[in-house]
Amino acid sequence: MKALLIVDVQNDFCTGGVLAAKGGEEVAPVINKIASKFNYVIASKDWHPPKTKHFDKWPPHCVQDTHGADFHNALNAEIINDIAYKGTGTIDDGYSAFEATNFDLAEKLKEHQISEVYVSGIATDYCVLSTALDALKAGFKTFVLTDAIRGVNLEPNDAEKALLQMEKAGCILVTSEEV
Ligand code: VGL
Repeated sequence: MKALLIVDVQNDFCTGGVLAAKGGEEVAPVINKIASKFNYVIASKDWHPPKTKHFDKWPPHCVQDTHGADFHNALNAEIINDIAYKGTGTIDDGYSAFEATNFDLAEKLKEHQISEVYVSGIATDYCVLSTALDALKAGFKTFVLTDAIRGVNLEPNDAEKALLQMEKAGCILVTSEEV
């Protein structure tokens, strides 16, 4: 069984957001189009309290119950079976969807007999990277949807480097057409 993980397609990571990945919202139509090919779809939300150590490293973003933390409206909410909330404490970064605090994501995927995980969303160089590496560690065959991710690129090649890192670790890079 196959699961689609949609990482952090939230306003603050899209055009106009405080931590925007260039063209972040462009992942949404790609994700909407392929969602029906999966047995189970989980979307993660970065969901920070107003004060957290995480904001020593980053400008405040995705604060709980704010517009910035809402899913971008280009993402079809009806495709989502479950939402994984992460970074909800005052010390955790919560980069990986496997650090969700409302349930154990690896357990949930196993309950749904998932063996293959496809990772999409934002940002390639942070939360997508951490989520894909954790999916491998948890024993899932892990695919990264290269046309359904966008990077923050604080340094110009960060997203490209992250892709190489994921591939080296054992992730399989595919496009949405190949699903
Ligand atoms: C993210 C930077 C800081 C992400 C979250 O969603 O990739 N990036 N917090």
